Amino acid sequence: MTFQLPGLPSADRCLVMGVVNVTPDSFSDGGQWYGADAAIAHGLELAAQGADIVDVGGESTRPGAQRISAEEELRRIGPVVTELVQAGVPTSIDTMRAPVAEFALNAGAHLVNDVSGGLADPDMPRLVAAAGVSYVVMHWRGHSRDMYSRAVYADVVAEVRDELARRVDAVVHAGVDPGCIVVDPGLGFGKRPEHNWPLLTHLEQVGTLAGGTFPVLVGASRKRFLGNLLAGQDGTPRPFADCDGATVAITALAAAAGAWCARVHQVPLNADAVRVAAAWHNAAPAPAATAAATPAATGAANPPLPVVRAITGRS
Ligand code: PMM
Repeated sequence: MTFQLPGLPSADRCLVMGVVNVTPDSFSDGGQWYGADAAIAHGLELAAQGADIVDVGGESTRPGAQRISAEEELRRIGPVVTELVQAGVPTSIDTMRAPVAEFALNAGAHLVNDVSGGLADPDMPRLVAAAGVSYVVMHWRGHSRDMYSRAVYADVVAEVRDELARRVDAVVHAGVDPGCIVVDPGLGFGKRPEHNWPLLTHLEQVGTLAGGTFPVLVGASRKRFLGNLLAGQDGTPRPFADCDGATVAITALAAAAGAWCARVHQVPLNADAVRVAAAWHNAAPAPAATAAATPAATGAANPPLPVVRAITGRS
């Protein structure tokens, strides 16, 4: 299924969102693009490398991070969002604060990426509704300073789906058009490595909530669970910047499983991966027994490919 969200590119493949963290302390690339000029140049570079959307954030959400003021967040993202929009780059603002999102929307941003799903700032859903823009509603249980204390699940897929469904209901109640909503399982946010993997292997279920079928965004890039997976023999986690190969593998598998967009720090190889996944998908024969099970009939975003079923064990 191809989703057409307001103001955003549409393609018959998974989209690639390139990340510009204008922060001194982000999880994976903190400090690299902290100054406005470096951040603008990096955003333009990501777009030139094939990012369909560039996501600009001014506040780190790494585990344990303390909040910064709204003024500081605005100071960081303001010139970057303004310049990228003026350069014609589809731009997303990664913020939990309505005043920051409002600035970005006035500057012409196309998407609000709210990792709190509207929980951190109750004004956010109304703002997004009034602007009529696309809105990422991520699964979130609380701020980063103590997020692991909330990482307790009996059935992570069921609980994330239930909690996401409640957030989708709430933002729709506040006036957001369901056709503008993207959902995100929030990998690493209040989740330990053992929680992230089942969410990745059940993306189709994450996007299929009581209110309908929603595009799914996956943010696995350089996250700690990949460093843990690739730890050395002495158990030392692989450094973030050396996890890009694992990120590309997740992008390919998530795209093949029907993800709408992959949020990544390194664009070129992920842009290749989504194209490989699309070609693979398009060439795969429809299984005879399920030929009649179209996305509309099944409620699935994109039916998972045979290879994904083989890898994940899902049918
Ligand atoms: N992860 C981070 C920041 N923003 N937004 C969405 N929608 N999904 C995510 O998983 C997500 C996000 C943290 O990653 P970074 O600080 O390393 O970029």
